[in-house]
This record gives sequence, C-alpha cells and structure tokens, in this order.
Amino acid sequence: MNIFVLTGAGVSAESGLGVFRGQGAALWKLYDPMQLATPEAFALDPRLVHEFYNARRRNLIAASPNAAHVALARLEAGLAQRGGALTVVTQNIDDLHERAGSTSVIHMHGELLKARCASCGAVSDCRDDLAVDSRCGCAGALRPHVVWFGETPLFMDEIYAALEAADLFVAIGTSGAVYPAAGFVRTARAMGLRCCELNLEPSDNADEFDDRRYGPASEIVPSWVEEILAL
Ligand code: BJW
Ligand code: ZN
Repeated sequence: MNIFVLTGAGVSAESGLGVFRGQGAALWKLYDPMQLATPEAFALDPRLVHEFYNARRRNLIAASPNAAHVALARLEAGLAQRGGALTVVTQNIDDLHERAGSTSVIHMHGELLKARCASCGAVSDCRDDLAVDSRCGCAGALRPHVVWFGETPLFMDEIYAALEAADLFVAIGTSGAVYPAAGFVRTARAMGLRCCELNLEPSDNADEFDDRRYGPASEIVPSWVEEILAL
C-alpha cells in the first residue's frame, strides 16, 4: 500500500511549536503570524520578521519529536517491509519528522533551519539567528527559507506525483485553511482515493473526508498507524 500523509502544525503542537489556527493558537501571543508570513511584511520590517523566525528557530532546536512523528517514521519502515511506501508532505517548517526517523519528507512551505539568498536564491543551512545584515557569499541579503502567502509552494510536481501513486490520503493536524494544501483532499477524492482526517477538531474541509478521528496527534496517530500495520 502507498500512503500519502499531509501534515500541519497540529502534528508538532505537542512538541511545543505552536499552531496558527484552532485550539492552542493563543501560543503566538506576541506576533500575528498571518501579518508576518508575507513578503510585504519582510520588505516593510525585516527586523521584526527575523525576530519572529529567530524565536521559532531557537524553540525548534530545543524541541523534540513527539509520539505522532515517531509513529509516522514507524509507518514508513513498516510499509517499506511490505513493499509499499509512505510519503509525508508537510506544511511544517520544522525538522521533527526527519529527527523521528522519516526519510521521505517533502517540505512544501520550506524549512526553518535553512536560509535563502534573496538575490541568487542559494539555500544554506541556518541554525543561528538571522539579522538584517546577514549576507550570502554573493552579498545578497539572507531571508528565512520559508514560503510566505502569495509565494509558490515548493515541490508541487513531486507532490502531485506522490498523490497519483497513493492508495490512501491522510491529513494530520492541519486546519484546511491554506491552499494549495487544503485542496489536496479534493484532488485525492477525484482520483478515487479514500481520505482520512486525524485532527484535534474538525478542519475547515472535514466533510470531504471518508474517515475522521479527533484527539491529540500523540494519541490518535500511533493508534491509527497500528491499525494500518495490522492490515
Ligand atoms: C492539533 C493539535 C494536536 C492543534 N493534535 N491536531 C482565497 C481562496 C483560496 C486561496 C487563496 C485565497 N486568497 C489567497 C489564497 C492563497 C493563499 C491562501 O491559501 N490563503 C488562505 C489564507 C485563504 N495561499 C498561498 O498564498 C500559497 N501560495 C499559493 O497559493 O501560490 C499559488 C500557487 C499554488 C499552487 C501552485 C503554484 C502556485 C502559499 C501559502 C504559504 C503558507 N505559509 C505559512 C507560513 C510558512 C512559514 C511559517 O511557518 O511561518 O505556512 S502560513 C501557515 O499556515 C504555515 C502553515 O504551513 C499553513 C497551514 O497551517 P496548518 O499547518 O494547517 O496549521 P493551523 O494552525 O492552521 O492548523 C492546526 C490544526 O491542528 C488545527 O486544526 C488544530 O485544531 C489542530 N491541532 N493541536 C492534533 N495536539
Ligand atoms: Zn546569494
């Protein structure tokens, strides 16, 4: 069996990384992420946007994967043993899937531990704070390697190829509010895939899913993975 999993902020919530919308969104008291996650905000006040991502980068480095990330890594290994495959397409910019052991992860909204040159586009590792005067070798300004509103998400061709190869579509910890990710369930349905939602509460597009399970990701993801591996 080939499984396509789309993850969102809810899968990392219990690792202390905060969500944008829904229960627990009050974590971002100091900032309004929807005002900061735009190229316009960065052009207007790069210092503030760097501060927002620097705080999150430090928090990420101190965080650990939770039971949901670990279960997905176990699912990848279990499916591979059975001749199948798991593709995790994540909207998250953290590296917790990889740290839990997942190897097939697509970061459609970029990665917090990388920086991108605004001039030449070179992407480099970044574990330290960025500042307005942080520079690439070409002297261009560095920005967080993340996809802001109005920018094109990454790896769209690979994502649609993975959807086409899948037998099951599963969305975990995502509110279904941000496109194109929120539209994947509709595409999957049109391809005839069964669709399953695992979330703390019904997402904006919950009625497009065949199966729905609600609770903390650290509980419902491991139990769902056990069910799949027992099939
Ligand atoms: C738990 C839990 C627990 C909590 N256990 N669950 C009008 C209509 C349609 C589209 C548009 C429109 N106007 C503009 C657009 C396009 C726009 C868009 O979608 N806007 C909407 C706001 C309407 N999209 C874009 O601009 C995208 N680009 C684009 O469309 O380009 C055109 C194009 C498309 C296709 C091909 C080619 C070109 C870019 C979007 C970029 C999003 N960027 C951000 C910031 C990234 C960097 C950062 O992290 O700072 O990405 S915004 C933010 O939202 C972040 C997330 O990845 C993204 C999605 O959020 P996610 O992951 O769903 O989190 P939450 O917080 O929303 O939900 C968490 C869920 O977990 C909740 O349901 C909780 O209940 C749950 N939960 N605890 C389980 N313990
Ligand atoms: Zn450069």
